[in-house]
Formats: sequence, structure tokens, C-alpha cells
Amino acid sequence: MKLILGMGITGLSAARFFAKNNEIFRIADSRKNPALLKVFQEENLLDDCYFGDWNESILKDIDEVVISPGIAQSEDIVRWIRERKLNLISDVELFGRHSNAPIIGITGSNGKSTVTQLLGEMALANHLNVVICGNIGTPVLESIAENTDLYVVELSSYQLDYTNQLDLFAAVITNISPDHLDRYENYEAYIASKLSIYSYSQYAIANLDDSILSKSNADSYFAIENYSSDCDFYAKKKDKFFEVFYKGELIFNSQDLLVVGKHNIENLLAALSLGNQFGLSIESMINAAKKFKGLAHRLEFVTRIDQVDYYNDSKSTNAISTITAINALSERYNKITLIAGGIAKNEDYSQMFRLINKKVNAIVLIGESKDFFAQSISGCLVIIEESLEGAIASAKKHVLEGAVLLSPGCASFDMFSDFSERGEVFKQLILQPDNS
Ligand code: UMA
Ligand code: ADP
Repeated sequence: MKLILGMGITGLSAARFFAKNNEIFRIADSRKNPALLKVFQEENLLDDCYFGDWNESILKDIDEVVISPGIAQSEDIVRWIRERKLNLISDVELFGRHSNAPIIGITGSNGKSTVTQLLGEMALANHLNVVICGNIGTPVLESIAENTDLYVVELSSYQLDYTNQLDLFAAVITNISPDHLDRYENYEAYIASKLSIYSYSQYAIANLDDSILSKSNADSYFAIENYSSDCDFYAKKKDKFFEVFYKGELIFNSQDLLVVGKHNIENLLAALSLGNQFGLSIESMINAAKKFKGLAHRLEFVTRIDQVDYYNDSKSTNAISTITAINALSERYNKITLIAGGIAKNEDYSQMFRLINKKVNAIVLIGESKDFFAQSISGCLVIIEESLEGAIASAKKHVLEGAVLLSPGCASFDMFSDFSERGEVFKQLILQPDNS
């Protein structure tokens, strides 16, 4: 019998998948009252279920376990499964067994969702029946559809950790920097998790500017700083913009893009490399890139109020993404006010603090990490607030020009259910009339 661990959207998609295929399954969640319980009840998916602290009896008569990515490898249940040598798989592995079209996999510490969406839009521009899914938000098992030409799948390290077999047509790792270190024994283990994607891929693509990936022995590379003859696609800075080249030929200038920042050129190069490998036409990929507006909560332009531009980068949950956002906006604005803080990750923030001291005019700190951040920042005005609402009011009081940037560099769970709620609240507060 199959066991599904976790009753979030992954667990729900696995339960629906088994029910549809007349497969008997048990489902378990270590919370007594998981948020989606009602949906499972309404869909009659709870014939055999277990709630509350993990217990070894859950494993009775089980031969294969589909585990949700949010369940850490350090959990007792994972140890028990491994001791019993049961098959432990991710939803992605199960999806791979039943997929009816080529799969392109995208992972990395930052830029995964952006590259996934952009490549999906490029494939659409090539009139392909493309499905965009995975860690970006729609579980892979929910996404299997007839007549699909291509699955573009965002893969997290958590999903890769529980994947043993998968056949990817091509894969990219956008970059690697410390993230999720609470889930890994050390940084090396996190790096190994990311690199594992290449072992499933017929064709490996990597960012040559990344010091770890440049040693990864990929099949092809892309780069901005360190381009070489190994790079099919590369970009060079010219004045304020970037020129993009394919095999030495200029194909595009970034002034035609709607998204900003060097990191988005990297994302474009990653998507072009994958799409080209799949046979998408370069011209149509470029046309799709020109129309690409980016994703919500990733350096998303919200509005301009009284000469001040507001940006929502709530998806920034680690230091490097905040560094990226500050660098991108400092190319456009002389004055930046940053709103940051939340649950700091177990990583080194010193480079982010140095950049803030250098390039940010004022910082408003919120969340659990506010005092730790405040102690480390001395090069600009530092304001501490108890809420996001207070932070926005404070920013509005102090800022007369330039950009106000929400880029927390931290997880959101101390104040919000997730990064998207944090970003939505930010946008609502900015746009509501009494705040303008
Ligand atoms: N649960 C337990 N015991 C535990 C931990 C969790 O029972 O020890 C239960 C919870 O009570 C809950 C369920 O598991 O009922 C939640 O499962 P989950 O945390 O795996 O989340 P899902 O709702 O299944 O969403 C997952 C991804 N979540 C995580 O990896 C944490 C989503 O990525 C992904 O979009 C979705 O599958 C579809 O593939 C989110 C994410 O934050 C956006 N990802 C991380 C990131 O991008 O950095 C990796
Ligand atoms: P992921 O899915 O890997 O979390 P996203 O595309 O959702 O990546 O972007 C997450 C955060 O990282 C955002 O704050 C975004 O501005 C920033 N970001 C996007 N692409 C890159 C990149 N190539 N390098 C560094 N930061 C990036």
C-alpha cells in the first residue's frame, strides 16, 4: 500500500492521483488539524488517515511513501522509513513515472520561479502546449495533462532530496548560495542537493559566473562576467544596459525588457539556453522575453506616489536576493529606502549589511531579526517598527524621492503565513487611499 506524508497541496495532489488511478493509500499529517482537512473530507480522500505526532504504526503494510517536501529529513518518520528500507519518493518522482511529455527541470537558490515562468512563456510563444508546474505553485501531479508538448518544472532542493529517479530532457541550476541551512547538515549538503538535478538530466546547463557551478562539468554554460567559448548565450554590459549574444552574434539589447536588474539578464540567459536546447526559435523566445512582466513579489513595481516608486520584493527570503534587489534598483535610483527583516536564515548576512551601509539611505526593520540587523547597520538611518504597516508609515514620512523597496532577506512566518501574504499586505497598504 502507498503512504502519503503531509496534507498540504502536494499531499492533496498525490491523494487525488491515487484515487483517480484506483490505488489504495493511507495519508498522514503530523498536525492534528491540517489546513486542507476539509478539502480531503469533501473529496472522500480520508478512508485511511492518521493525524498527530508521527508513530511507527503508520508504516504498517506500506511499501512506498510519497513525502511532501516540507517534511525535513531529520523527522523520526523519515528515519523509520529508511530503517525499513521502504521506497521513499517525492511527488516529482511519481510524476516522472507517469509523464507523457519531455520535462525540463529548473533549480537554483534564486531565480527558479522567474526562469520557469519565462521559459513557459517562451514555449507558449512557440505555440507549444506547455505546462508550468512544481515548486512554483501547482503540484506536478496536479499538472499531468493530455496533449502536453512540454513540462517546465521548478524543482526545490527539498523535492530533489526525496527524488531517486527522474528523466529530464534538460536542466539548469541558476545559481547556488546559502539557503535553507536549517534543513541541511551543512552548506555542502545543500549544494549536493542542488547538483543532484544534473544526474537526472540528459543535458545540463549552468551559470558560469557562479563559483560552484563553474566547476560542475555541465554540457553548456551561460554567463555575463566570465563568458567563454563554452557559453552559447552570454551578455555584456553596455552603458546602462546589457547586450545579449548567441554564439557570438548580437541578438538583443536589454533596454527592450520590462524587468530590471542584471539578475534578470541571468534569468533570461538561463531560459534562452533551455529553450534553444528544446528547439524553440530564438526570435520567438526574444519576443516572449520582451513581453515578460516578471512575477508578483519579485522586484515588482507597485506604484509611484509623490515622486517615490514602491517595489515589492517580498519573495526575497535570503541575503543574496536582497543584495540583488538593492543592486538592481541602485542602477536607477539615487535614493533607496529599504524595508527588511523577518526570520533570518542561518546564513552570513555581512555582505548584505555592507551593501546596505553603502547604497541604502534609510532602512526600516521589522520582525524577529530587527534587533540583530539594527546592530549590524550603521551607514544609514535605521528605524525599527513593530509592524509592516508601521514600517510603511515610517518610510512615507522619511522618503521624499527615489524608491521604497520591501526586500526582507528573511522568511515571513513570524508575521505572515507566507511571502505572498506579506507582499499582498504590502501592496494593499501602499495602495490604500489613506496611506497615499
Ligand atoms: N507537515 C507535516 N509534518 C512536518 C511538516 C509538514 O505533517 O514535519 C504537513 C503540514 O502539516 C502540512 C503539509 O505537510 O499539512 C504541508 O506540506 P509542505 O510543507 O510540503 O507544503 P505543500 O503545501 O505541499 O507545498 C509544497 C511546497 N512547500 C514546501 O516545500 C515547504 C511548495 O513550495 C510548492 O509550491 C508546492 O509543494 C507544490 O509543489 C513553497 C516553498 O516555500 C512555495 N518552497 C520552498 C522555496 O521555494 O524556498 C522550498
Ligand atoms: P526562486 O523561485 O528561486 O525563489 P524567484 O524567481 O522567485 O526565485 O526570485 C526570488 C528572489 O530572488 C526575488 O527577490 C528575486 O528578485 C531574486 N532573484 C530572481 N532571480 C535572481 C537571480 N538570478 N539571482 C539572484 N536573485 C534573483
